Amino acid sequence: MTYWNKHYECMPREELEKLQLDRLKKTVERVYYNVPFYRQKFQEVGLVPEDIHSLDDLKKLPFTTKQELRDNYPFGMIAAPMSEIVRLHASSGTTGKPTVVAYTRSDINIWSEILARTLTCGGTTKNSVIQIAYGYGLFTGGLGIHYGAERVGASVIPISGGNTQRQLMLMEDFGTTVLACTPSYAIYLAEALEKSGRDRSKFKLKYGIFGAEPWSEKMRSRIEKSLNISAIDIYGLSEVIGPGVASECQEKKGLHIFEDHFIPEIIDPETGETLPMGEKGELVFTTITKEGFPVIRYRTRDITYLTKEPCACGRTHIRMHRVMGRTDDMLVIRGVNVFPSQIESVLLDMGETNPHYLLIVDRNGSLDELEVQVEISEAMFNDKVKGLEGLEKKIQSKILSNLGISAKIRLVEPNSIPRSEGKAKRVIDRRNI
Ligand code: DLL
Repeated sequence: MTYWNKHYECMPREELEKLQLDRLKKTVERVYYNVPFYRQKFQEVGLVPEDIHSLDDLKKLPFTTKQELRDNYPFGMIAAPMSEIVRLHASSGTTGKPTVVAYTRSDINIWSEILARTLTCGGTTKNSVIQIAYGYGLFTGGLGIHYGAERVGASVIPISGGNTQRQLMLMEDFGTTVLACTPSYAIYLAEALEKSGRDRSKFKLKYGIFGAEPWSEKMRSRIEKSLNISAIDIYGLSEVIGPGVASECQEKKGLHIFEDHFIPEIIDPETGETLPMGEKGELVFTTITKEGFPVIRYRTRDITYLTKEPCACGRTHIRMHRVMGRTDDMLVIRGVNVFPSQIESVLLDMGETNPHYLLIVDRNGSLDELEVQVEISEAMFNDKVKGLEGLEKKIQSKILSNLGISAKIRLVEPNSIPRSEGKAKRVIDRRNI
């Protein structure tokens, strides 16, 4: 078993929890004295840093939301003097101003450390050649993983996203062994490789480090098969640090959260109540080592559950199940809760379509309508219309029986759904327009 930092990754839980409490106290103190927003919120509930005596006291602290980060745009949440800030990133909001996050030198150091752990989990070593096809820039994916890969000592190809033909050329010529990108871009690269007529045996690709968007087990099998690699799921968000918050190990049974830096909780998104271990709900994080942009009980809107069960890899850190959806991704269609990932699972389970789909929600009078556009394979496309009609009906009835919603299915030509070089867009909701 290979670890990057066995001392922390396999720390006995009792020792780990002592460390967490110590770090939590320091973080609460830091935000209380440096960020007026937090001080005011703590005062509203009559709380001072000295009130934190146990990890359970975390529950007394108020939540922080994305909206509050926006309200404090651009630098209102920064807990260090600007002279100490060495990097700024931002997540692009769908509307209006982005959310800004800031890092001190120590934060960059921690970030590199947890990404070194992540990459090691995924099979990267100093002998690897890693092609980083996550976007470089304000997005945390590219640069975050870059620093981790350099720390591991791998040879880094900082190619960023896009330019698919060039990606394939370098992958072959430079002997890339590890590919880091979004799962949807990995599928796109696999398709492009297939079409390019390049000799697959000349490629040295072995591992994939995929995340930044939801994907399913079925999608993993597709990618692993088509690229002939082992693919691991990595999770993170800019507000907490970026990639490197959690990573699967070779067991691929949930993502270890690097708990010596982040404390996870699961809450009921409606009531805010903390849920017991194993129950599904919204994931909340408190950072306990960050200086520039610490967050207290940040509501991620991601839905998952946690487990403390020991993992065969020997790491002691809590695991989260792969993200099952987002509270704000959940479509409520005629009263039925639908997550895009559930539809993806149905489609990929059947195995008769390409893994490219788009959900279009519209309102006809007062009635919500869901249309599922899904690409058929080249072979199917040349088939008789009758076969296609049968497939539409089959998908429709599978979605109805699995999700309880009747959807209109539209099979579309191969390559007609736009491919993404970063995060895929799976839903168009026309009801608000
Ligand atoms: O996506 C950071 C990242 C970069 C993670 C590269 C992994 C790899 P944001 O742009 O702030 O940061 O988006 C964060 O993306 O709240 C989840 O909803 C989603 N997300 C990230 N990783 C996964 C994953 C980066 N493995 C938001 N599975 C998060 C499902 C994920 N969703």
